Amino acid sequence: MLQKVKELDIQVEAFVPQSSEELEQFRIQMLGKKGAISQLFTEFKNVPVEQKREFGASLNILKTKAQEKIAQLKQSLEDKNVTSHNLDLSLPADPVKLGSRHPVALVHNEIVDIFARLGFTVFNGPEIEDDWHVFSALNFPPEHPARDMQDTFFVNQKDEVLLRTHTSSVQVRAMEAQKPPIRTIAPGRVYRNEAISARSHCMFHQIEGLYIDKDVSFADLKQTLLYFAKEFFGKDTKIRMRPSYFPFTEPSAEVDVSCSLCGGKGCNVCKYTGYLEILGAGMVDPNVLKASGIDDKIYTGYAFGLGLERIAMLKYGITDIRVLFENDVRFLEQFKSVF
Ligand code: 2NL
Repeated sequence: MLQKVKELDIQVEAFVPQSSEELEQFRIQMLGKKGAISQLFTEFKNVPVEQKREFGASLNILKTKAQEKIAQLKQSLEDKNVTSHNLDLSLPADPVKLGSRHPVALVHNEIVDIFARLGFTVFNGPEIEDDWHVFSALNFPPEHPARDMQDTFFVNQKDEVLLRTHTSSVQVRAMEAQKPPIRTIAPGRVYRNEAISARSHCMFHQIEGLYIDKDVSFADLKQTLLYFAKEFFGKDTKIRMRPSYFPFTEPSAEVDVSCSLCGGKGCNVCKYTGYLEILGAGMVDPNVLKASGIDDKIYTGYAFGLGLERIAMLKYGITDIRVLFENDVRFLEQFKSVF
């Protein structure tokens, strides 16, 4: 009899069901009314008195073991068989932990979106550039200070390989690659050999716009920038232009927008002037058109450029540019947006 208990114990131990039907059969075979284990309980009365103790104990252990094993197998088969009867499709999904976009990416996307509505398409170019695309084609004279080591990072000075200092180089490539009408925006990272402080960094982002066609005028530039300012800063925004100088535009202007914080009344953000300087712009210098193979007798164009970090800092009230490059998640996770 004890031998029989041992045999059944081995069977229980070794049993691996392929399906829940097979498991149920096994349960009936072992623990059913006429099952092998139950049978041994009926035979208990025939066991000699002196063996009753040992036999009873081992039989009870076998029964518990079989019950536990069967329950456990049943559970694991159910876990594997997630079917329509135990799956509630109306339950909300597990929450997905969303990331957030970088504030510079947010303003980048918003600005690209606004100019896309005016027919501008994004044009990309390399960050490692040559002298031609960064300086010469843009009407920088040979001795211009921007060409100096102190202002520009050179990868290889002998061969004039350098990191672009503005995305105008991309616009030069756009003009070389296309015939007018050309209407592109060039967003991207630029590099300047400057000391890092709360206000400036040696790496930052710009977006430039360029429109070249017959009869493009300064009035077109003004209206385009006014539309942009209203879309980005709000419909009551005003702009003003002040004369300025860039080697690649003539005439050139600095463009201010009325302060979005105080609405032009004066506050500490606009330093009580009512205006914020956000853009540089002008009519493309004929020398620049010629350098890129565009006939300056037929075509005119306007161009403008803005710094994304400055716009992001104004928009989000950031007072130190360096936090934009530290990638501290406690800072970054504050920016949730649809863009
Ligand atoms: C600024 C000023 C500016 C341009 C960029 C440009 C490009 C070509 C020809 C002429 Cl290919 N001009 N770009 C023009 C005026 C200003 O940027 O303050 N940027 C942050």
